[in-house]
Amino acid sequence: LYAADAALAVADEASALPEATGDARSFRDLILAKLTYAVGKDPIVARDHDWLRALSLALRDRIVDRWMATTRGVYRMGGKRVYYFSLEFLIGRLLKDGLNNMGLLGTAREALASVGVDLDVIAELEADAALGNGGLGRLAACFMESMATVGVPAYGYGIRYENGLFRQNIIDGWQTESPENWLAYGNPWEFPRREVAYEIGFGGAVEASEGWDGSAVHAWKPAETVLAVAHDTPVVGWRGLRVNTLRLWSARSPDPISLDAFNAGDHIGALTARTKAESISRVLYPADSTPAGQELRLRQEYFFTSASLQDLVRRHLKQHREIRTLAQKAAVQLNDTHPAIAVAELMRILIDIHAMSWADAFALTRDTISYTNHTLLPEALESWPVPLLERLLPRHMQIIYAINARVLTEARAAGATDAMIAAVSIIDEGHGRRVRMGNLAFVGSHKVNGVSALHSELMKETVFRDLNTVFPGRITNKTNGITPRRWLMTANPGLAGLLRETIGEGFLDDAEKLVALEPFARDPGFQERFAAVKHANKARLAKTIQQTLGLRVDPAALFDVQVKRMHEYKRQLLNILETIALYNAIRTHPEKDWVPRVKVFAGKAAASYTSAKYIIKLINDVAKMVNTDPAVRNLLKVAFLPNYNVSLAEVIIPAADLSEQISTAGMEASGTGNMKFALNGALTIGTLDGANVEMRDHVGADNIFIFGLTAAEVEARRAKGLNPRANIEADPALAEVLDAVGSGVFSPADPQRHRGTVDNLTNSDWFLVTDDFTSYSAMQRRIDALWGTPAAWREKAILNVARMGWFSSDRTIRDYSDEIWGLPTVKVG
Ligand code: 73E
Repeated sequence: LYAADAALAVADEASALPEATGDARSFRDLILAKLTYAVGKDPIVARDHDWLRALSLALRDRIVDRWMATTRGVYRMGGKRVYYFSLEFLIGRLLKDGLNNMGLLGTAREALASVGVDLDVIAELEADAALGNGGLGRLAACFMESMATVGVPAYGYGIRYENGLFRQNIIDGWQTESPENWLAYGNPWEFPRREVAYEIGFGGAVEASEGWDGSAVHAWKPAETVLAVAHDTPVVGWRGLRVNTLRLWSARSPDPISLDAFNAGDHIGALTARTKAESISRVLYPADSTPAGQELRLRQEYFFTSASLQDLVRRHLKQHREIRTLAQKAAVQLNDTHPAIAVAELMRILIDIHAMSWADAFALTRDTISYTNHTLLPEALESWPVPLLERLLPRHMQIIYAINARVLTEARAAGATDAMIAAVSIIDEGHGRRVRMGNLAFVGSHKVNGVSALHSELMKETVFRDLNTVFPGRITNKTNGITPRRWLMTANPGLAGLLRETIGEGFLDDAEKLVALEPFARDPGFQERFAAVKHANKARLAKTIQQTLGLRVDPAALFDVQVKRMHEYKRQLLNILETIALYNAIRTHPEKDWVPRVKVFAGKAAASYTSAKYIIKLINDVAKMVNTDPAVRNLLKVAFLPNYNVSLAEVIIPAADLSEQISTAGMEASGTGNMKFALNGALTIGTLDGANVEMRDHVGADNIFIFGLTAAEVEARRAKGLNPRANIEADPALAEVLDAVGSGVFSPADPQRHRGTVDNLTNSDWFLVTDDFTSYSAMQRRIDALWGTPAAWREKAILNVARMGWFSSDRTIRDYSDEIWGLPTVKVG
């Protein structure tokens, strides 16, 4: 009653507000009840943040009903559950996606409008949960949503970092980092479970004794213990039909303050043990596609892996009573090697705690676990020094040695040579003794997958060549995907609405039904409407660019976008060098009919990655000169948007005309941004790398701009010896660009600034920027030509949308379910 009175009071205040109807009225009442009783605010004085919290809690109530129904249903069925172990979940904001999946977006909008609140305004205030670095973390988030959608009962397991990925500030063109406090206003989506807590041990020693049958029994006596406390977030699938759980662990000291020290008056000293324990979940390691290497990182890995295994074993025993059936009821997927210690930890649990024999334990472990590899860069493969593991996890080190001995014996029996034995061994004897986490994950898994067809093939030829010989058939491919709910419906409501009107609702439940759009690709009426949606999205991005950079860009120009983590292998440098070549050409030939372009960049560099930070600076230096040069006459603008994250991606991607996916072939395992852009009607300029190869197969070679060396050609050139000087000599435009950059044309106050970047290209060029420059440049001019024929451009863009359905993560998850997890999935809708 009170809440209803409040609604009237609000309506009185602004009598011009629209009246809510039906569902919207009851949802409005729920929001008002939350505002009053959970937030403790009178609607008259409520601020935007209060409305956001009230709306989130109202939505959460609706979600929780479905959550409990799902959880109860899964328990009753007694079937298998998937456990997705990931050190990263890059989930971003949850409000709009939750409303969309619950079918409440329109209802919520109307309910809020009736009390004078704009949904879009308050949605912008939600913190962006950046518990991940880039593609690997975002993939985990897309998978969670797709598992709920296709009916795979699943738990995501990870760490509840207090500070997610750093905030990137661009100051005078340089990146600086500051902490991102995503929990500052509280987190309405999570449920702390103080009662779900596990002890995680570190250090100490292993005590061996004789068991009843004379066999050795091992007991690990850790020197240190940290508590892992669960925090649960519901994950809503499409149409709200199923809701799974993301369970993130927070570290707590079992002894919050040392009472003795506290009573003795040492208040600060009393807190140090606590601080050390809790530092485990303090911050996300900010390196992407590179190993972090520090002891704290290993502690994080073991912390969440052990807590998750203890949790799922407890759940299994509670429900099924019998540990031997674990693999029939639980599938553990390792997202890269970050949780690879799971192989040894599960063995420890089975042998030391459940008294299982070695052979049974190993068979059960292998049947339960599978591993996804995300990168081949040899320097990026995790390995830990043996002495560190011995000190931190002594029992696990013993188990790893024992696994290794058996694997090597097996390999020897199968005829492995000495070189093969060295490659297959979990212990790398080459660089000080180190534990290769990839090999550990491989031998402890029944399936090992790569994330695109090309990447999976390269896995068999490179890092896992010998393991693939000893264990043939274990490597399989599961090409990545993206959830169309977030990346089409939520991020691009304009396009989703147009598609609904044109081909009906089928594609909402099954993205592959987007093919129904093909007959409209050349339809002038449809093309106009399609272009109007793109234009509106570009106008929105133009506004963001104006607001954040004070730069005006024309939405009619070609929006050419490269957004992703800053990495040398992703070759943002190739893009900016070609931008400079275009700038030079515009100045030399002002009379030509140049296509107006806006070059958009965004992406974070790991704080310690100096050369990547110089590339950010170069882009900003070029932007400064190009954007203010009257000779360019607005034909070229360069914008580097700071602090790229999921929320910014949701604004940028729907506004792109051209998507840059230009990594050195063989180096980008898959890419997933490539898929998001194409699904939103951007054309791709890209190398034959990662999933670009399969995108070409699906959209058709005429509808994607492929250039540059293939992975095989890259390998051959590297084997033969690179020759960047010859490449530079052969392309005068490139030579001119490098001269300008190297001599300080873009950094007059500090002419030597970019000398290192240029020298590196001239002398080594490991990423083959100079090899691919000429073909990249030529392809950009072909793109200009196509832009001049809007009907032809739009036809290709529409065909991209129509043919990208296969890249839905629903398809990916069905493939994992069928071929790795042994689980049924359901049709959606
Ligand atoms: O190609 C991407 C891929 O699309 C790959 O670079 C990325 O994973 C994506 C999803 O499969 C990736 N991230 C990491 N390795 N590969 C990584 C490694 C260490 C730390 C953090 C991330």
